[in-house]
Amino acid sequence: MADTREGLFDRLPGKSYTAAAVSIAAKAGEWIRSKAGQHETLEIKANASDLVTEVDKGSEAMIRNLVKTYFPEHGVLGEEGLYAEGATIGEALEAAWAGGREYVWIVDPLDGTTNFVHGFPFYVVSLALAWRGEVVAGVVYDPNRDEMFVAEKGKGAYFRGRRMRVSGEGALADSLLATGFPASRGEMLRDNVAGIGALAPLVRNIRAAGSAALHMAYVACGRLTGFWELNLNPWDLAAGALLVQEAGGKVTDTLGRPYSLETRHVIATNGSVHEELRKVLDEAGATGMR
Ligand code: 2AM
Ligand code: CA
Repeated sequence: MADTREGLFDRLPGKSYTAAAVSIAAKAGEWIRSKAGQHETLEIKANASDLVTEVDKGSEAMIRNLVKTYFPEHGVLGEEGLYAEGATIGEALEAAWAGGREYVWIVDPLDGTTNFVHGFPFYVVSLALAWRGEVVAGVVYDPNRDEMFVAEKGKGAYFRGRRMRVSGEGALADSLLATGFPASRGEMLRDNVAGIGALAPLVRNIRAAGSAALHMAYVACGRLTGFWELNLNPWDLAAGALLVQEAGGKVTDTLGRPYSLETRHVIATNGSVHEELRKVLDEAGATGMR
């Protein structure tokens, strides 16, 4: 179990939701890791880059059960829920809020499925809690390194029992960035590659390790200066966005508008390089907006 849990919650008021999120993410993450290299079913969704296994589904079922046990009145929006059955994200979100619910959990039960399938140890459980449409708690758990990243709205972001802070680089030239390649093969991939082409000569280096949620957590704790990716879904970003914001960083879409649950094309940085990064993407025609 992660050492991060101890001592943290004495310092965070409103601790029960965040403590529950940590506990649920730890349980699901440990289970996922125990299944590494042993998944039995591999379904291809839209194309060979868009995968799901029984471990994604089992993790979501476990998380839904735990949420229901702790908070029977809360809704859940999960990647493997209604959306996986063909609903749009709007429909799935509406169903999650239905009946006048005030709280909805936004769940990616396994972010980085391609990595999980290939045995590349960079995947996480991402859990966020939204209150009336605004993310108020977020947890990203990496079971391979036993690292728990935790944030609570207005109370800060915590890692290993301490406040976490974004990095201090002031310019793109000193920055380590990350991005992610979209699963789709059309305009989004073209824009993503254009962004890499424009940024690569300007930055220290670029990584693309395959989990949006973990990249966001790495921006929050200062291991990355910034991250951008196109065409993401709410469960990829909700927890990570709060982590970055509460760690002193900035999260917007690629046009510079503040992060919301509708954001699909994201830029998350330490704040200092945000505008420089956004401008390069814009000038390269790489915002994913058209
Ligand atoms: P996943 O592993 O949960 O599917 C990699 O670039 C990032 O994109 C991962 O966080 C991955 O999440 C996400 N991703 C993969 N396929 C996607 C899709 N079809 N739509 C949106 N995001 C996707
Ligand atoms: Ca997933």
